[in-house]
Formats: sequence, C-alpha cells, structure tokens
Amino acid sequence: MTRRLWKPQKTSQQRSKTEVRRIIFTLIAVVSFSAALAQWLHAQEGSSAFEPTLPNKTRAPGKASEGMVWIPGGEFSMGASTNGHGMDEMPMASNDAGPIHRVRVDGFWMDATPVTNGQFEKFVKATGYVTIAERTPTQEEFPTAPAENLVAGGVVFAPTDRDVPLTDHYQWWSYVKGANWRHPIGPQSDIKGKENYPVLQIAYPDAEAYAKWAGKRLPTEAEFEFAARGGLSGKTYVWGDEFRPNGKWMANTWQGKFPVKDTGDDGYAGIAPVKSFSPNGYGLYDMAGNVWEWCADWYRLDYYKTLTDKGGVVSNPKGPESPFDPAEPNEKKRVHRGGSFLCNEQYCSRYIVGTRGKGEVNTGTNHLGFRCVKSP
Ligand SMILES: [Ca+2]
Ligand SMILES: [Cu+2]
Repeated sequence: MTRRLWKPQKTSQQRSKTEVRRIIFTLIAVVSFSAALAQWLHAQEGSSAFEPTLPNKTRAPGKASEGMVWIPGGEFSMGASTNGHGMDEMPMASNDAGPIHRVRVDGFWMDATPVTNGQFEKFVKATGYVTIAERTPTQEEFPTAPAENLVAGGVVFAPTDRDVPLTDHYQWWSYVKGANWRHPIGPQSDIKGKENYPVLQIAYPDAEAYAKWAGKRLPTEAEFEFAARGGLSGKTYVWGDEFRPNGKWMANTWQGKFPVKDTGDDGYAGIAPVKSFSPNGYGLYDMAGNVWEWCADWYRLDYYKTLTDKGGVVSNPKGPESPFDPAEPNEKKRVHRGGSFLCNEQYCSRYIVGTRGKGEVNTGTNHLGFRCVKSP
C-alpha cells in the first residue's frame, strides 16, 4: 500500500543526503537497464515488423449489453515501434512497448466509452461504495508519512506559470486534499452537468469494484490494444497513420506549450464529454485520448521481451506475475492505456497506439479513468 501522498513543494536543496543518494542509485539502475534493453531492441529490429491483423470470424454470441460493442478478437501484432531508442520513462514513447510480438485474444464485449460520472454515480448509489481517494490514509499504511499528509485526496494536474524542465513532473502534479471523483480537481470543483464525462480520480480497486458490480471486468492490456487497433494492422494511431487526416482532430490531446498552456485547438482544453471525437473501426470512443484507462495487467518494463523470448503466438496474455518499474521499484503499478487530454508531442505522445502507461494502484488522478469488458 503505497498510495501517493507526495507533496510538490520540497526543493532539491531540502532533500536529505540519503534521499539524493537513493535517487542517484535509482537513476543509475534505470539508465543502465534501459540502455541494455534499447540495445537488445535494436538488435531485434529486423524481426519486429508488424504483420496483418487476423480477426476471428465468429459472430457475437448473443446480444450486447447496453453501451457495449463486440470485439471479435483474433491474432495481431502487439506493441509500438516509435523508434524504440528513447527512454522508457517520459518524455517520449517508449522502450517498454517493444518488441512487437504476435498475440491472440478471444472475442469479448467492451464498453464503447470510458465509464462516465453518471454511470459511476449509479454504482455508488446502489452500493454505498467509498472510493480510495475519499478514504483517509492511516499512519499504519504510511509509517513514514508526516501526520499532516494523512488526508484524503487525489493527484491533480495544474499548469505551470512558466516553462519548466520536463524532467520533473512534480512541477505540474500535486496531491490535492479533497480531490475525488465528485471533485476531480479539488473541493471547489464538481461534476454538475458532467454526467457524460469520464469519471476521474479512480484507483484500481475502485475500477475493479465497479466492474464487479456491473457484471464485467477490466480489460487485459492485450484486449485493450486489440480493440484500440480497430481491425487495422500496425498503424501509428487507432484511426490510421496521419495524426490529423484532412485536418480533422481525432482525439482529445494537448496543444500548445506543455505544461504551461493547453490552447485547446482540438475543441477541448482539458477533459471532454465521451463520444466527442470519432469512434475507431470497432465503434469504440476515446481509445487514444481524453483519459488514461486502467488495464488488469501488472506493469513490467520488460514484459514484452519475456514474451518474445518464449517465442510463438501468445494466447490471451494476462500480464506478468508481479509488477516492476525500474523508475520506481517500490511502487506496485498496473498498466494504463489510451492516453489523456494531457498527452502531447513534447512530452508523452501516448496517443500512439501500442504505447503503454502505468500507475500506482491506489493513486487516482484527474486524467485517469477506466472502461470495462465482458467475456461471452
Ligand atoms: Ca484537447
Ligand atoms: Cu500523456
């Protein structure tokens, strides 16, 4: 249980020597690990090309529940080749999305949109569920946290008032007391009139609880990517290879200088109602923007490498046995997919299909939601 309670105001001068040493060691570990992986990926390049998606021919076994669409499943090439030479960490995508490997998934139903505030409200009314962001963290869970940090809340993005180095995400992320799904960016905010916006400030166990109540489950990372590709093979985006075909905005992302000002050229500075942009080939909305979405898999930087080492087509992969992110080795992270309204080409172009996000399981943010799937 290591929900994020960090505070942004600590400057580097205030950091203790041990803390600095710990950071340096982590950096060394990350850099050497990434370098080795990059080298290995480079060697694989010849064999890592995308091959055609082969959707199953089986029809949907019965009628879809409301708001869900049938995803036929099939065999496809999974991962992203965005040169593969960058760091696994932000800014750019990403070593963790390679090598490209062959995967087979069974057919399933998927929510056409992320779960909305309106839908989540029904769940809370029916069950009395209290989300993690609404619960006060205890000293038992966080023995080293100062008492004043033990307050209920969530992680919130705030634009900076000037250019900042993109290597320090504490410049634009902070833990905000009272931020939760009803108040996504803090106590002064609310969701009135936003029933059809994606629900935010959702931790993994919250998403799981909702899914269980709805008789559904969270998608595996492979299911999410198969669905996102919408029947296409090896395209850069879920709609094709051009970011703006005929000048059309295809997903809710960030325009302008990050993280200073989102100019909202795509129609939305910040979050958008679901279905504000065109669906993909399977009729799914918001698969490459608006909000990140939880997947069921643990996050491991090298997971695709372990799969490729085994060889052959991987059938219905469910992620590694345990999580490991060398950038933050003590955090238990699961995969995020889809990209958010904050994604941009300067920092994290994760609207590129096949790229991967990740997050500590008990941490909700104001750019993270989820959707559910169901097997026949
Ligand atoms: Ca936007
Ligand atoms: Cu992003």
